[in-house]
Amino acid sequence: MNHLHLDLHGPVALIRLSRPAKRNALNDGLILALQEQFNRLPTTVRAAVIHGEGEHFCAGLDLGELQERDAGQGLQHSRLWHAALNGVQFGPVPVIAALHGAVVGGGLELASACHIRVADETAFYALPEGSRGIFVGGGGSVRIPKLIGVARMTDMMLTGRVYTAAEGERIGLAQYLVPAGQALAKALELAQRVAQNAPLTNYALMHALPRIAEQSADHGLFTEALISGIAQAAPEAKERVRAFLDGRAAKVSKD
Ligand code: 1HE
Repeated sequence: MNHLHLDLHGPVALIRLSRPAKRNALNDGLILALQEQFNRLPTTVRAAVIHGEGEHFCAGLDLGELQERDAGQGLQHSRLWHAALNGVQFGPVPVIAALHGAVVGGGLELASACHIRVADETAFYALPEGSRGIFVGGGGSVRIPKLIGVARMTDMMLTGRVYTAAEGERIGLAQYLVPAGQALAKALELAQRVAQNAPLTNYALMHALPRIAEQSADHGLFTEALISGIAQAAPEAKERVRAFLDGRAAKVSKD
């Protein structure tokens, strides 16, 4: 049974978690399919959107598959998630998560591997691992504190705290908050916009920013200069700057 679907909307790949009867819980098959999908996106794709079918984005790890693993298998399972979600964060194109309903456990780990999160008012966020006697294993301990800080993540895991959609936007879990039912439309609109950028600039943003954030200021500035030099030398960059100077490109506008 294929629980992952791909539709192309011009340069935007729309990827749907399609296991609504299990609230899009991520079993090994779905994680492997996600990894495979990002490995072989068509070369025409310039941005991607991930969303979930049904009432929820994703209920996290498929708890039904958890019971029988020993420690070594648990470690390998976590590494499988790391490889798959690294493929989302450090893949070929920017990824926008369209969130609604439950964004919990591994679902929040998946969302936090994306570059932009758009949530509708039905979204809620939790890390129930703490109360299930387990730990995050999909990169959440690395990525989620970068969004909301170690203290908030610790609270979520210790107390089972659930953040509402509005709170999630306030603390940095999502960058956009939209009315119920509109997350996918907004995510697609943003993805179409992102897809118009020079591909090299998008690539530089996705791959350089998180790495620079982990470098010393001196190394970060040097990496920035390297990427900046490469990006501005591309013929497409020269044409885009020329277009602005000639009055053919959009101004920055607050409307
Ligand atoms: C599942 C899962 C799942 C639902 N694994 N089967 N994640 C959690 O601890 C979250 C667990 N799920 C929930 O709290 C709720 O299901 C939801 C809030 C997400 C949705 O509630 P609701 O009322 O819409 O659905 P439901 O009736 O609870 O679930 C419908 C079915 O989906 C039901 O199965 P059924 O056969 O009885 O119909 C549920 O058992 C099933 N289901 N969630 C397996 N997660 C890399 S490490 C990551 C570690 C984690 O992610 S831990 C957190 C796991």
